[in-house]
Amino acid sequence: MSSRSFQWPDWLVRRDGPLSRESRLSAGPCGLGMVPARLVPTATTGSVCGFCSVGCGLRIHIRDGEPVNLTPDPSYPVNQGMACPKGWEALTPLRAPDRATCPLLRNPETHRFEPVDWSVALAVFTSRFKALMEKHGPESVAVLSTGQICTEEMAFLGALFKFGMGGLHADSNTRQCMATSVVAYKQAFGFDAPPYTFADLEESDVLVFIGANPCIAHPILWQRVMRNPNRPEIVVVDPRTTETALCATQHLALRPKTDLILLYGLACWLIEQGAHRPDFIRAHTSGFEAFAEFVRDFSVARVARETGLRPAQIERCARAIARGRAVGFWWTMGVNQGHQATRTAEAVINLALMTGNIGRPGTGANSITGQCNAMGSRLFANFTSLPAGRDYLNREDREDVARLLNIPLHRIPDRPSLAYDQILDAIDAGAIKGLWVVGTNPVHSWIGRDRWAALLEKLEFLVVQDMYATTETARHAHLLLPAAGWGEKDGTFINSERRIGLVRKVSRAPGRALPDFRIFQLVAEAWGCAEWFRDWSSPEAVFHILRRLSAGRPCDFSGVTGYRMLERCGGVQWPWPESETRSRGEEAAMEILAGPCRERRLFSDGRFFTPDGRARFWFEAPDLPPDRPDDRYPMVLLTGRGTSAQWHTNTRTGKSEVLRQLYPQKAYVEVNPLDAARLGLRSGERVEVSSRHAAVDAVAFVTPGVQPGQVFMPMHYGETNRLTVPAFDPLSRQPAYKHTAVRLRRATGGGNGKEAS
Ligand SMILES: Nc1nc2c(c(=O)[nH]1)N[C@H]1C(S)=C(S)[C@@H](COP(=O)(O)OP(=O)(O)OC[C@H]3O[C@@H](n4cnc5c(=O)[nH]c(N)nc54)[C@H](O)[C@@H]3O)O[C@H]1N2
Ligand SMILES: Nc1nc2c(c(=O)[nH]1)N[C@H]1C(S)=C(S)[C@@H](COP(=O)(O)OP(=O)(O)OC[C@H]3O[C@@H](n4cnc5c(=O)[nH]c(N)nc54)[C@H](O)[C@@H]3O)O[C@H]1N2
Ligand code: SF4
Ligand SMILES: [Mo]
Repeated sequence: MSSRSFQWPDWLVRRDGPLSRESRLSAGPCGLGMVPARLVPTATTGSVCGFCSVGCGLRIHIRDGEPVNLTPDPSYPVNQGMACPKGWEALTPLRAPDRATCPLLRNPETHRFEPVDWSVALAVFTSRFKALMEKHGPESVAVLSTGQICTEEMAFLGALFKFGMGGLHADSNTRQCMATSVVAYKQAFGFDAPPYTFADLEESDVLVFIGANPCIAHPILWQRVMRNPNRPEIVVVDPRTTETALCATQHLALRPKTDLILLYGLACWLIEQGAHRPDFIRAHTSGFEAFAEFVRDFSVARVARETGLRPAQIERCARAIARGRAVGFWWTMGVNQGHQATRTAEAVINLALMTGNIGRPGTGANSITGQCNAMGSRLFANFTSLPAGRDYLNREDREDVARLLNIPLHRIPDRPSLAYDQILDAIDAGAIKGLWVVGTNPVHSWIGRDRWAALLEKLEFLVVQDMYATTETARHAHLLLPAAGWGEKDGTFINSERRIGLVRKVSRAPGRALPDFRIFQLVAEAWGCAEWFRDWSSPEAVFHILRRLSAGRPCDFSGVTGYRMLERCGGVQWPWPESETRSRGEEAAMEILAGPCRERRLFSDGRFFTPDGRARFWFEAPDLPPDRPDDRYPMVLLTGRGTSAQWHTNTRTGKSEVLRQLYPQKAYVEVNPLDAARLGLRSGERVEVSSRHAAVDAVAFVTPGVQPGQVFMPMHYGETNRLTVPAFDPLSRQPAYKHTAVRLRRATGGGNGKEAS
């Protein structure tokens, strides 16, 4: 595929949002064209972007040993020369003035942070955590980590905490994001295995996006859709008229959290019309009969009534699926973050299975991951499952890991960790007293974040390991460990299509900040458990340990001989077992991985990872969401991504002046014109949004993009999660961020504004 010059697509900024046209234009394409002549680089290093799970290849331009600019890599199979604004601006957050440059210890008297040496920081770390564990037991200390550090680092942290330090409770922000997909894939396919390759986006004739807004959240994937030569039917299932919905041929603006009903309704219609594939179902699945019986109740009339869609809309969508030669089903947080999220994800999988849309080009039941290394975390974080999808409860799995890591079996816990929300409950109950937060900012991002005020009071020792000392979470730490960021360390990420990509150090971390990997090595030494980690001497050494752990598992990448192979091939998708490399020889293997095997999908043989090789149908009766609108809180608050220039809690993207021009600085709430009229609200006016938890101030943005009775706030603003009310999917324990009952009131200052009803 030839390279493409960068274009500034329209949807990068809000359509008719509060952003002025001037600021749009002045932002300009913030890459190539702006390199001053004196900075013309002399060499480039390849790396993978450290924001989202698309995992675009970037070439970092180096001059005199310093990175001066970057350009998207035209030869990288994922992005083929494209990048979104965050990618273009990836170097800027490294140079932010609020980088943490040395360990900071809170003075118990003045309550202020004071700089200390690493030796002091490590001594405090070990003595405080050890004291807690000795006095209150090993379960009194927990870890919350991230999908945004390298796989080698995640694996190190998980092994260090559980096998080295003897801890048990550890979870990460992938719980907020991917837990639902993990459970759904495990139950349906027998392994957490997103089956697709991005090329599938270009090969479908029908694409169905459910609760996903790739124009904003995975912009370069959307560019791949735009290259689809089949003039595909594009169905978007989303209560909002998102940027993606605007590009769709069908937009199903269903009532929030009624996806399960719609998906069962589609299955019912397809079976009634004989549009399913009995041959495929018989040969490769189990549980279809019971499923078919179950969905008989979901007539088009019922589905229309309960979802708010018109019967004709539902039938048109079902017909498109029935007629499609290659139908790809893609889902993201609109599915994963709900009170019945796992069953909803499984309902998507059911549709793909019953229509035989899996294992062929352009098909699949495809969960798009979020963070750059969510997939690495799912496989190797060692928190809820043992490495490479092994099970803490299974003795053979524990023995395998003990043997492969050369550690005694008794150091491996025989039960999994508490889930994220249960860890917080345990802090509240006084059972967990020490917490180590790595690469996540939960005081901003957690559902019903105000809860943290009480939790922080109860924590006797909070360690935060972050690039910045200024995050909402870092500000409360007793000890801050300064971390190097993306671009300041080596390692690998695994992107959404299972591609292991190489991340390179191109810049020195400021001051005494260290790569997370190095911090974990130092902790192991200080703790006195370094003997178990003698082989964990460098990121690449750990990569070889991970290869070993993956061998014989569905995610086997033992045939990836090292970083050189990743560099040569533009990343490698798992699986790639050692036999594939050995039978061809390394050079030939690299050639084929860089050529015909650049894009590979799973299940082309119709065999799944379940014991009988068959994929399974799962279903359950739909239930209403817990925090429902009532007289006091008559509207539904939806939350999600705001612009392609904002990343989560904005600790990184907020540091780029270019990106800052691309989004509104103040928290805003999207309101339908009918509601706005009733409230006497106009765009730009202040409005109070309150839920059963909190009341916050926001700027109104009146738009027909949200339906009457619904409002939307991006998660990037601290206000949003003050409003959200904790609720969880019972199977995945992922928070249901996308359904909160709220009330709007014009902020008049006098407090007697009108309320929406
Ligand atoms: N620019 C940018 N990109 C990102 C991120 C970022 O912070 N900024 N974060 C990354 C991460 S970690 C993730 S997980 C992904 C998330 O990527 P997405 O899931 O695509 O993003 P969201 O905006 O959270 O949610 C998608 C859509 O779900 C819709 N939705 C809400 N409720 C429902 C419902 O009940 N049913 C349906 N069908 N839809 C519903 C919302 O209106 C929203 O448009 O993005 C990744 N990419
Ligand atoms: N209301 C609402 N809330 C949501 C969501 C939603 O849709 N709606 N989405 C949820 C989802 S899907 C997600 S993934 C979460 C994300 O929530 P968080 O993980 O809390 O958000 P981030 O801002 O990505 O936090 C990452 C932190 O790691 C730091 N960091 C970056 N690189 C490194 C590194 O290399 N090493 C170390 N040590 N630190 C580093 C950053 O400075 C930042 O403080 O938010 C969730 N919250
Ligand atoms: S699409 Fe994702 S991986 Fe690609 S440049 Fe943007 S943030 Fe980075
Ligand atoms: Mo996420």
